[in-house]
Amino acid sequence: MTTAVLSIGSNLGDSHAHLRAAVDRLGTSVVRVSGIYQTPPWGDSAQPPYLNAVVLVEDRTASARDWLTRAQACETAEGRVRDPDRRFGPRTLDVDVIAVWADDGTPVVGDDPELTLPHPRAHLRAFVLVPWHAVRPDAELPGHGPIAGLLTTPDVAADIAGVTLRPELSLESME
Ligand code: A4P
Ligand code: MG
Repeated sequence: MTTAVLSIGSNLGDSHAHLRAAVDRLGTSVVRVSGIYQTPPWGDSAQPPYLNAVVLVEDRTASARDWLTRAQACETAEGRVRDPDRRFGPRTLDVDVIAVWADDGTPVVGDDPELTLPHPRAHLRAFVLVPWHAVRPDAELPGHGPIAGLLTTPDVAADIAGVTLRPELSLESME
C-alpha cells in the first residue's frame, strides 16, 4: 500500500468542475479532500488566479509511479495542453504528486526528473501547504519537516495572505 498527497490546481475554463473531475477520477483511492482555495499565480504572474486543493489518497497496490500516471491521466482528461515555452503558465488542470509513503510509513524519495519526490517546489508553495495543513495539521513534508513550520518560512508566509478559502466551493460528496 502507498499513501500520497496530491496537489490539484486550475485557472482555465470551469476550474471548479476540473477539480471535481479530478477527485471523481481518483475514485475510491481518495481518503480526504481539502477545501478549495483561490490563490495568486505562482511562478508566472501574468495569468488569472488559481483554484487549488489537496487530495489525500491511498491504494493497496499503487506504486509511487502509479500516482504520477493517475495524476497525468486526470490532467489529460480535463484537456490539459502543455505550452513548452511557458512552464508555469495557465492550465485547465495541474495534478502534482507532492509526497508518497510506503506501507510502513517510510517516505518515497528520489530525484528522477520524471518523478521527483517529494515534489521539489512543494515546500515553497503556500497553495500546497495551506490546504494540506488545514486537513493534516501534523503532517511532515519528507526532507523538510513539519508543514506547520514551513508555513512560517519567509517565502511561504509572504504568500499566505493571498490564499483564500472559497467556502461556497467544495470537493466533498460528488453525488
Ligand atoms: N515531474 C517530476 N516530479 C513530479 C512530481 N512530483 N509530480 C515531472 C508531478 N510531476 C512531476 O510536469 C513537468 C514534468 O515534471 C513532467 O514530465 C513530470 O514527469 P508537467 O505537468 O508536464 O508540466 P508543468 O506542471 O507545467 O510543469 P511543472 O514544472 O511541474 O510546474 P508545476 O510545478 O506543476 O507548477 N500557481 C498557483 N497558484 N497554483 C498552481 O497550481 N501551478 C503551477 C504549475 C504554476 N503556478 C501555480 C500552480
Ligand atoms: Mg505539474
